[in-house]
Amino acid sequence: MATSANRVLVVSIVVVSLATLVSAQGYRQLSTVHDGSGTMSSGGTYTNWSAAGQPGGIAVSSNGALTHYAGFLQAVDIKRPNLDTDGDGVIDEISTDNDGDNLTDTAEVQGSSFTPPTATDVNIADSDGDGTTDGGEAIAETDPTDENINLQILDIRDVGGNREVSYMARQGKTYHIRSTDGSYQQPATDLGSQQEPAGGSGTWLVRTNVYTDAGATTQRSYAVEAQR
Ligand SMILES: [Ca+2]
Ligand SMILES: [Ca+2]
Ligand SMILES: [Ca+2]
Ligand SMILES: [Ca+2]
Repeated sequence: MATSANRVLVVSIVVVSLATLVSAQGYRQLSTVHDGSGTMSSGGTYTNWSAAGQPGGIAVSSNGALTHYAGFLQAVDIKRPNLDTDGDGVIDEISTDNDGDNLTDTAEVQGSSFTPPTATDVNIADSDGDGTTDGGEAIAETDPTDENINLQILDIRDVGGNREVSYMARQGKTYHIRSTDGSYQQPATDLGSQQEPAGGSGTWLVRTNVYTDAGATTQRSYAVEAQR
C-alpha cells in the first residue's frame, strides 16, 4: 500500500462484480478427490478422471486386520460422505462448487478461468489468502496464486487541484471508477470507465493505473469495479 503525506484517503474499497459467473456444468464432478498428479480428460458433456493418473496407480495392501486401498478415485467421498465445504446444503460429492467461490470445481482444477490457465483450490474460496475470492480474481483477471496481486486501490491523493486514485490493474482491461460524496456509503456514482494501456508487467500484465478525478476537493469515497 502506497503512502503519502498529503493523502486524502477517505475510504477505499474494491467492488468485484459477480454479474458474470461461470455457469454450472452438466456433468457430475469428482474433483474433491483430485490430488497430486491425477489427470483428467474431457469428452463432450462428460469428464473422465483417470485412475491411471493417480500416483502409484491402483494398489491393495494389507497389514493384519487392515486393508489399504490406494489410488481409487472417490476415496474422500467414501470417507466423508457428508462433507459440505461451503455449507450451502449440497454435499461436495454432488456440488459443482465446493467452496462457493463461483468457480466450478472442474474449472478450478483445470485453471480454465484464468489467462494464463492457473489451477486453484476447490475447497478454499480464496486460494492465496489475499482477501479476494478465486471467482473474484477470475473476474478481475488477477493471479489467484499471488497474495500480493488482486484488484485494489493503492492510493488516493490530491494533486494540483485534482484527485488521483491509483489502483492495481491489468493491461488492456476496462475498469469503472465509482464514487459517493460525504460520509461513507457504497460508492454508486459511475465517474466513467477507462481501459488500461500497455505497460503491464509479467505474465499477468500487472500495472498501476491512475484515475484523475478532475477538480475533486471534497470528501469523497471511491471504488474501482472490474467486470468480466
Ligand atoms: Ca469453487
Ligand atoms: Ca477455490
Ligand atoms: Ca485471492
Ligand atoms: Ca491474488
